[in-house]
Amino acid sequence: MVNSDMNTNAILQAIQQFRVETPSWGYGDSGTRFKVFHWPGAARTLREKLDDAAMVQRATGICPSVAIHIPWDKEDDWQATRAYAEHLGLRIGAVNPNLFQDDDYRLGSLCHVNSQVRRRAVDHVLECIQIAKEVGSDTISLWLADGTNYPGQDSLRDRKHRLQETLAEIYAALAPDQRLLIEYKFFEPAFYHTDLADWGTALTMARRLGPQAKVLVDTGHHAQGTNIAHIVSFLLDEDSLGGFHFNDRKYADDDFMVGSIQPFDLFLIFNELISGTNASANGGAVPRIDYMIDQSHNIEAKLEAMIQSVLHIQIAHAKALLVDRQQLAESQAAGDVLQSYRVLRDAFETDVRPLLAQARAQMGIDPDPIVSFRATGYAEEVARTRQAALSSVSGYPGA
Ligand code: RM4
Ligand code: MN
Ligand code: MN
Repeated sequence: MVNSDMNTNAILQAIQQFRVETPSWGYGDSGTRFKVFHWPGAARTLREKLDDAAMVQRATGICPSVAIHIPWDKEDDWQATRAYAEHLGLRIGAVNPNLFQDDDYRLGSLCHVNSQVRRRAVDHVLECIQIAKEVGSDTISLWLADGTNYPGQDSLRDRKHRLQETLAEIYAALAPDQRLLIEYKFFEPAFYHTDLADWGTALTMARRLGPQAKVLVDTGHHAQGTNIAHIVSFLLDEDSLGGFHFNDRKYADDDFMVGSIQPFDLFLIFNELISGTNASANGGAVPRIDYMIDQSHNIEAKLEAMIQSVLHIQIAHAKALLVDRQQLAESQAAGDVLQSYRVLRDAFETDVRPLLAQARAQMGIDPDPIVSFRATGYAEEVARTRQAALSSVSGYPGA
């Protein structure tokens, strides 16, 4: 094992205290714009999604909260939903408004040229804030599909002003302990421009709103080659990083299992997180960051993919904990380019699976969550007991 400046107990503790939030939409059927392949046993209701999330929590021990998407997960009785989650040992995490599936939103939502459409969009987010209050969630996670497809389609500047206005109304409705996470993405479904295209636009909006607004980094929402670790480091230092949507990709917003394609990049993100969140780098305060998965598993086994993703996150996190930061600081100060690189590389190349197994054993979790999940027979059971959902032909659930 590399010579980390943390002792093994502190590393084990950090691994055990780390939490990952899973998304309700990762448990239901989803697909590409070409086809939704029904997965046998895919969850059809919020309760079934919560049942699946509880299974992931049993296997991993670090996923006690579930993000929801409104209206995909809309319920009549939120108190009953909250109680159901609690009886499974879960809680509802981030509430995600949906501002992209109404006919009204063809030209946008919060940035739309028509004030009535903007009103409708704001009202939907206000409803989500209310739902969050009822289920005991302190987080609204906002992603906009807003943008234009052709040069000249709308005034970029006016759209920015409309967004400032609508976001200000939304922000004013937050309870003092609630947070608004602003998620950016540079393309899709709009392809000429996107109103919240990158971390700079999201940060500017968050800054205008106030301290309860932070930036959410979805790892699949950047141009190829973008250095996400640098963005993470910068936002952290500006006290503006609110959370993550983890996933991986080969080409676009592929929503693959996080860490499945670019494990070194994921490690480098965690390296910045560890160096930027330690108490001494922040004058004693550790910033609140929500680590959420945002994936749709289109052809693979859904629960297993979710558990595998959590394991990938834990591996990246554990490796980053092993970085010898003192040695790194010394070689950086000496201008030793390759020794600095090797310090990171040493940690990345360490096999942390035994360490993670030890951390799990201490938590009373099976050292191999995939093996233990398979042994439960849960996937086969839900495949038997749950009928196929009325399948849509393409797109996200509800499309
Ligand atoms: C977006 C983004 C959002 C998610 C939607 C469905 O690409 O990642 O977080 O709510 O997809
Ligand atoms: Mn996302
Ligand atoms: Mn996405």
